[in-house]
Amino acid sequence: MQKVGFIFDLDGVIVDTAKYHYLAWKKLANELGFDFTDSQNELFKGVSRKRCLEILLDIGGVNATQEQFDRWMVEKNEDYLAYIDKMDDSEILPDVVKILNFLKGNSIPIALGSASKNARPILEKVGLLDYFDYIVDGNSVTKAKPDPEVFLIAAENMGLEPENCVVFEDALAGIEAANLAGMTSIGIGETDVLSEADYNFNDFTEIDLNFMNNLLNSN
Ligand code: B16
Ligand code: MG
Repeated sequence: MQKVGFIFDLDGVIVDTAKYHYLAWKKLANELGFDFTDSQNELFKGVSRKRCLEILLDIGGVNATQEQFDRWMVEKNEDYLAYIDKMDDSEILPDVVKILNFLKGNSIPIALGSASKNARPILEKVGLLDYFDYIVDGNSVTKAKPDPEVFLIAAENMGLEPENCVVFEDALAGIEAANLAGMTSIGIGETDVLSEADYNFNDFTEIDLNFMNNLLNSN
C-alpha cells in the first residue's frame, strides 16, 4: 500500500456554515435595499468572500466605490463571525468524526482545503482542529477553486503526489479543482450537481469503513 492523504473541504463537508454565510449576506443585501434568497446563496458555496460580494452587488444592481466594497466585506464578516462564535461540536455534520477517527487510527495524513479565511477558528470552535495535520485555507491561496492550487498545496504539505490524495468536497468548483489536481474526488451532496466526482455520497453516513479501506488499498 502506498502512502495516501485525505483533504477535507470545510463548509458543506465538515460543518454547515453556509447557513450563517447566508444570514450575513442577506442582512447586507437588505441594508442595501434588495433581497437575497436561499437559492441565490447556492451560487456562493465554495466561492471566495470577495467574489461573493461581487456577485451579491450584481444581483442587487449596486455599484460600489472601493471604500464601500471594503467596508461591506468587513461588515459581512463581522456578522458572520458573531454566528461562528456560538458554534460548538453539535454542528459537526453526521459521521465526520467516524471518518476522521478511522484516518487517524490508520496514521493517514489529514489536511483541510477550504476557501474560507475563517477555517482555523471554526475548527477550533467545533473541537476538530487537532485532527488536521495541515490547514490550507483562504489565507494560503492566490487562486480560488476551481483552480487546483489549494489542493496542490495540501498535497505538497503532506509530502504526497496528487494522485495519492483523496478530496471530500460539496461544491462543483471544488470537485473540478480536485479533478484538475489529478486527485480522487468524492462529492458530498447532490449527485446531479457533483456528477463530475469519482464517487458520490449524500453525506458521510453513507460512507462505510469498507469503502475507506478499499480507497486506502487502491492508492
Ligand atoms: P470566508 P469552503 C467557503 O467555504 C464557503 O462555501 C463560501 O460560501 C465562502 O464565501 C468561502 O468559504 C469564504 O469564506 O468568508 O470565511 O473567508 O466550502 O471552501 O470551506
Ligand atoms: Mg464547501
